[in-house]
Amino acid sequence: MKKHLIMLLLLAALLLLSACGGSPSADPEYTAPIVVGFSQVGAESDWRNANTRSMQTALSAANGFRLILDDAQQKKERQITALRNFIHQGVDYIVLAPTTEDGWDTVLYEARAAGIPVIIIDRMIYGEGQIGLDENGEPLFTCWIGSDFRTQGDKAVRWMEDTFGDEPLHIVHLQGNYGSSAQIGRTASLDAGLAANPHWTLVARDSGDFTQAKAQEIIGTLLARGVSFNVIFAENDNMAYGAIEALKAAGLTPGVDVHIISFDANQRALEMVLTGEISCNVECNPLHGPRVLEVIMQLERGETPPRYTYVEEGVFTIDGLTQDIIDSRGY
Ligand code: GYE
Repeated sequence: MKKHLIMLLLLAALLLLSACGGSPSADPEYTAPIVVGFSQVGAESDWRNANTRSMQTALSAANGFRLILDDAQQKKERQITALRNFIHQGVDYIVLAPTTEDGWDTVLYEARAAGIPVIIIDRMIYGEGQIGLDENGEPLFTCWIGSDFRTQGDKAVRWMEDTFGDEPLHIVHLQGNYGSSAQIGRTASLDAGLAANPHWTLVARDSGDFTQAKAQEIIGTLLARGVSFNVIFAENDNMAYGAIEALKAAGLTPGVDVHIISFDANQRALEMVLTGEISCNVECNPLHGPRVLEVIMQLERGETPPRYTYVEEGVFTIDGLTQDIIDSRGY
């Protein structure tokens, strides 16, 4: 027994010595990587994949990072578990791309108690203009970087008003996953458009969860039931792709029989704007990696990054769009 204990102690001492000897910290050139835990919504769309790639490229080993990526498959519970794991591992920073706006307080308290800054990207938490504050009025997250989804939706509605004037519109609304800022903002805009334009009718509204497959199913089912409509307001490009497939399968021509309005402006969707299949595509920029990198660098220097950073975004229609413009975009 005693012999075993001595052996174990010797082994432990040896391991410790070799760990020290071989440790990178012995190398004066070496600085430990900054460890970032990134809880990503999922891989539901081209936007999301471009966003993940952007984060991986910016927070790369070459840039001095160790990025721990967790794909939550669009489940908030999985994100909360991921955040707890990051806290447990003692990461230096947490980046959260939240599925929905609500339900983050407890885990944010836990991150703060552990002294880990939390950077929120893409969708908001707490809703438009509301900051989650603790009982002392202190914010529960460090900063947020993303899009103004209500403004995006308003741009789409303005385009519809300008383009169709008094023409009666029969609209099918494909929504993103309920409770996400992208869904809430874009839906609020269409609701305002419906209220302001009595000649617009909402024919059907359903959530396609931002996915091509669900959207294709929704539009296919409506067409099979003989429902007629002339506009699809798709809250992202992938749902527009699904809608286009379903329209084509039913012998309809997107852009002629049915106009499609979409969000994100991925390269694949912009190609469809060029061919006339998508009529209006509102930009939603996913390239947050360099923005997060900048914020982390500011925090490392002891500076205070802005609480909210909104990304500038445009609108694409066939007017003025060229292949060169599409090719030069980063996603
Ligand atoms: O529009 C959609 C994605 O939150 C901005 O989520 C994001 C949205 C984006 O899946 O394609």
